[in-house]
Amino acid sequence: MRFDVVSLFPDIFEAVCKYGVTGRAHTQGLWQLKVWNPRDFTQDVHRTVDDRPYGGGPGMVMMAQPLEDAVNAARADRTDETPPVWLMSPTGRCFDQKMAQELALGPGAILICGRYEGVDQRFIDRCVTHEVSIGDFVLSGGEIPALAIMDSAVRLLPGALNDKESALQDSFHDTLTGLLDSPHFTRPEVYQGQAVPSELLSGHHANIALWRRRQSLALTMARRPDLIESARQAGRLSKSDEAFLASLTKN
Ligand code: 4HQ
Repeated sequence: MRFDVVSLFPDIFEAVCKYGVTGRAHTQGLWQLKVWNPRDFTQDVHRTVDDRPYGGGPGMVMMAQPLEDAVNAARADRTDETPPVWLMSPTGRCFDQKMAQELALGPGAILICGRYEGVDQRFIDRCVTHEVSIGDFVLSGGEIPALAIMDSAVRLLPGALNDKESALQDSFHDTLTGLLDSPHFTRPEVYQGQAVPSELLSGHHANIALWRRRQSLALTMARRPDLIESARQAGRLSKSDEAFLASLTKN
């Protein structure tokens, strides 16, 4: 898998190539990253990448030409003819785990990171295939969304996770997909007077699995009832799950 990122701040992307799961996967050659700085594609002596918005208003807008030339350089450098071009934008489709899974199955993408108030619409119309948001909040640039998207896809590549980390991906955990995870505990058994839940100390694996499932269901119902409804519609809740959820409301 290969990502090409278009950004005015290339150094930010050292993070995902050097550290943690994505850093190790990069060293293993499971994925590659190239960053293209639109400033390197400017045509004036001042290397201008932004200008004032037509119609007036605050802030600056990224010019179409340096962005388009950067995308074309990335395209020419890739072997695949038509990689998807994703613009990081709060007006885009909200990125989710399903999109991460689909991205991880494909050749990668060209990710466009805007700064300032945004990018010239004519660049979007000419070059961008998808607009993607990581949530309903305003960032100062698309770099953090691009890092989040690459992290979520790379960790799904075969071989990216070590044996311990892989436990989180196995079919056992597929029963959890779409629900919030249950709480985790490690040593000591008592911390600041707070004991680890006794169910987790029993060594009875079926009881532990049932306790965790119920914790997940209760937490998801309390914090994200929308995810309970999605799981129900997708047929991911058993009769036993439904009985437990029904018991929550009756107390
Ligand atoms: N941006 N998810 C980049 C975002 C954003 C988001 C605002 C995109 C600023 C320049 N991008 N512009 N949320 O807040 O993707």
